Amino acid sequence: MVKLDDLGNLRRTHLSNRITDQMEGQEVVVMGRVVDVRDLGGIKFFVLHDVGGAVQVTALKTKSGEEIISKINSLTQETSVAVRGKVVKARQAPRGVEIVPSEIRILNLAQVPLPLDPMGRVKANLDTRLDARAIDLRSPQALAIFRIRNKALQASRQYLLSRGFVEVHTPKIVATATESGAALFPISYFDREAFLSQSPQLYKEVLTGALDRVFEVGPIFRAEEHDTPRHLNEAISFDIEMAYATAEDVMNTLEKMVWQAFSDVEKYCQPDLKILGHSLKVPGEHFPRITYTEAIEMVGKAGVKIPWGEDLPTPAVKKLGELVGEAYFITDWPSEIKPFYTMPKKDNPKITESFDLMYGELELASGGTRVHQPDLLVKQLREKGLNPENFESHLLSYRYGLAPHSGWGLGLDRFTMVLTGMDNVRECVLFPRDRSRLTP
Ligand code: AMO
Repeated sequence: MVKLDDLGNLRRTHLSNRITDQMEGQEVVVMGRVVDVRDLGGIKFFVLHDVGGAVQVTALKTKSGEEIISKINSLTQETSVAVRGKVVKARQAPRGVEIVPSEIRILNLAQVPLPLDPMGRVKANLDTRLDARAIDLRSPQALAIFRIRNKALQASRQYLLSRGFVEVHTPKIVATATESGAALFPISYFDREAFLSQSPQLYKEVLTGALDRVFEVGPIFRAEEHDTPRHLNEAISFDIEMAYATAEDVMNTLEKMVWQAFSDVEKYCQPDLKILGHSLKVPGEHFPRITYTEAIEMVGKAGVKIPWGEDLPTPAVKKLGELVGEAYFITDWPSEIKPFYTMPKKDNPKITESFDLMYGELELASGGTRVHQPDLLVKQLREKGLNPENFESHLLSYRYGLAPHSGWGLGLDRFTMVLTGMDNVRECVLFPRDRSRLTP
């Protein structure tokens, strides 16, 4: 049995991608996972992968001590190791440099066989990969996806913070539904029934009464029985809400924030985009806007007939994506298919001051002007078959002067799909929750 070593006082000095041939002769300490172990007669080498990339570690049987050779002999793929050694120029090695080890510590020896090959040389289907997700996430592709997601999140946060928004956290254990179309997950809350939150909707609205401009990045839970490449039962929603603003104002905020995220990913994530083989096209700064009625007419002319007032089914949004382009807004949705909190248009209450942000056929965000008048809100709750009594604690704020406000919710997982070119949202979530998946 291989004896495991301690980390002791050994610490990493460099990530693999920081080691260059200009460091020839320098002693470094690298730490990471073993990928390839090879024995070429007198030479033994392995490739060490860390979060920066990879570096080759090479030992000569004649020169390196016996302990080092026997340690390399025992390495399995994915074992984590610490290596102290000298940097040596090596034309045949990736990036023209390798490390000749003076010490190897085996920190955790990986069992064989692995449940899957995170390097993707042995192909596995998505389900197998998700079953062993912690190992799958070690792949260069997964690292690239989550670095891009992180960059988009950072750019979006910075954009809002620089415009006076305050980041908030609202409860995820709630008493009522807000998104009538989406089903609720009930949970037991001591001696009562409660639900997992579908959206921070009413909380973010009432918070505009205190903080003026708020945003939240948090989970939303939807008990929808969908089984599609774009639906999850737990998703991350990037929500904003803004006082003294209209749908038009927050559409501008959304468009600018999304554009900024695209631009930053394009500027800073080229190595990751290259790993994914995705050539990201940054949309123009102004996204086209079409009304729901125009959308129906456009797809109708192209042969997809939809009665006015119905939601746009997949064939319709597919067609629209082809006709209108990549990032675009569909505005002025029928009241019938928008939630109770959506403001009806003054001149035609059948239509709302609302919008969806689309990317091709994918809905990325939706939002609008909200109803801030308590009487109208109660009326709309009733019209949607909801009991205003259940919303009493929220209505309080509306009764005491809550100002006009607008906002939106952007699906971060779907946004990551677009930025990374993935065609399944599960690729963009660390541990996805869908109808059949509750672990890992
Ligand atoms: P909506 O229900 O449209 O609006 O959700 C907002 C955005 O969240 C993402 N999303 C999902 N992503 C993956 N799987 C799901 N099941 C899922 N459901 C939603 C989508 C969607 O566009 N309260 C409003 C927002 C607002 O008006 O501020 C709301 O929740 O990208």
